[in-house]
Amino acid sequence: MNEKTLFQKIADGEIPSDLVYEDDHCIAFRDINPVAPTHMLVVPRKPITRPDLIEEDDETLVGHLFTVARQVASQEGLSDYRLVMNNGAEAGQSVFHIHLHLLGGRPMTWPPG
Ligand code: DGP
Repeated sequence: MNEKTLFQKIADGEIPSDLVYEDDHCIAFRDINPVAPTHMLVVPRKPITRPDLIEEDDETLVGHLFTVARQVASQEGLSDYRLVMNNGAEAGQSVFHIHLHLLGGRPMTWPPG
């Protein structure tokens, strides 16, 4: 059996987190290293390694992450925010279990660094 990812361990409560949302399909919690006043990660329970390995069968699940991000943003009182999913190390991915970053609470610049 493959070893659990860091985010599976968080989803299973084996590593503590500041959880703000959970359901049967995903969890949302505060990033340990926030880069904005609000920085949450929305993570499917299914350990998809990176965005380019998302399959057709995952489309509903991945769409659900956006719905949850909207709910969490609303809970935080955010109307404007940024959603980011990094694909691969060069793009900034460091945890190889897909996750949507929800960033808000300050003005955002474009392009990102
Ligand atoms: P990325 O670099 O896109 O793969 O984002 C991974 C994020 O995960 C990064 O912003 C820091 C966060 N992170 C890493 N380890 C932990 C942890 O143990 N707990 C929490 N809450 N966040 C973590």
